[in-house]
Amino acid sequence: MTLSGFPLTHRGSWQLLANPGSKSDDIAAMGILVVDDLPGNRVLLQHILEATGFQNVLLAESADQAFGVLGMNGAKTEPGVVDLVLMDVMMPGMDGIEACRRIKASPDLCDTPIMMVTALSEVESLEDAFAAGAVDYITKPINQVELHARVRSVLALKQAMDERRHRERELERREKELLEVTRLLEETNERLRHLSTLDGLTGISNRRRVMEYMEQEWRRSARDRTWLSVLMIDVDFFKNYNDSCGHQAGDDCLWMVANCLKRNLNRPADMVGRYGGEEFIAVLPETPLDGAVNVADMARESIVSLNIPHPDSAVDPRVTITIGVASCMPGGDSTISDLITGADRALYEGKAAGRNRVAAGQATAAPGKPSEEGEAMVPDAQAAPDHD
Ligand code: GH3
Ligand code: MG
Ligand code: MG
Repeated sequence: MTLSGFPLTHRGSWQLLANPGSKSDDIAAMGILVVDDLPGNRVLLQHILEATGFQNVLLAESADQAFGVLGMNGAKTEPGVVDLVLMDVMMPGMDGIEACRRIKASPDLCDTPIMMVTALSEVESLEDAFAAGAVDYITKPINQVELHARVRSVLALKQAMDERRHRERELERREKELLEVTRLLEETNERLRHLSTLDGLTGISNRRRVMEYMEQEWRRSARDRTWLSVLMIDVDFFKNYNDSCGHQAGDDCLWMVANCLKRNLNRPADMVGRYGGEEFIAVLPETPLDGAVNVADMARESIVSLNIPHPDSAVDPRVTITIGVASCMPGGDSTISDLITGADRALYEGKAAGRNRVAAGQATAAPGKPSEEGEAMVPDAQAAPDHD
């Protein structure tokens, strides 16, 4: 067969494959299904297509057989085997136009291009063919040059669409992946943020968290002119406890004490944390000294009620705590450090006075505080006598 105007390779094919590895190479490998009831037409189309470099030409002699190749009729066919259908219009049984409509109606095949092959006398039926979803047509008798050019351009378009769809799917997949990674990262960050505020041994807030909270509440109290109280809490004779019960039992004891304190200091605004070693600190916003002393004493009693045996305490056969309390209405020159020092001093006095007790320290208010809160809380009062 001579194909005038097109150079032949030494194997007799057009130079469709002249550039190996190129897009043309991919196009040559795409699948073409020829559907025609006449064996002569099928063979002729196959011959021309193969001679012009297309390597995957499949044949079907009826619409039904074509459906089978395309994986319709429930038949199992590899997806993407057919990239283009060349469909004869006139066929016994189901004609090409109805077959085209059915193929286009299938969700898996709606993007597979269909080119109608029609006799010149049937050209009027092309309107129906396009309405049925055909992308192009070619008239019989087949012109080889025209067939090659049309098939190639439809396949190039199909290839471009496939690539675009592939890229879109890939983008979607990556976007989903990115969203998932971002979500996991946020979750992990949140967990880390939370963990970085907790004390590793006891699980209650750590010193940093309590100090941050105290600064925040200090500013609020200064703004609202309210009392802010601090409790410094220390386990009595804890060195002896460790020495007689072992360090592991000491750790367990600290856990129990910490969590008991947390249960007792349970107003939403209260916060208790581990200050270091066997010392704890609690911040009680909007709480004047007398209220804080009451809270502290309940906490002290509940530690006694834990009934943790202490074999070597000079005050009680059970584990006990001593608490120093100080209160402040922030403002003027007063600082957080003054407040903590006040509670610490009270704690020291509580220890000196015999332990297992609450010692009330200073209640300091800057000038100008509301008069109704002024009576009980004397500004710069000296350390009050030990509670308990
Ligand atoms: P005081 O009644 O005067 O408070 O006496 P104390 O023995 O409790 O005080 P001291 O400061 O002499 O000893 C505190 C002890 O707490 C010493 C240390 O071994 C123990 N300790 C501090 N941190 C931990 C801890 O994380 N785990 C354990 N098991 N023990 C700790
Ligand atoms: Mg102690
Ligand atoms: Mg101590």
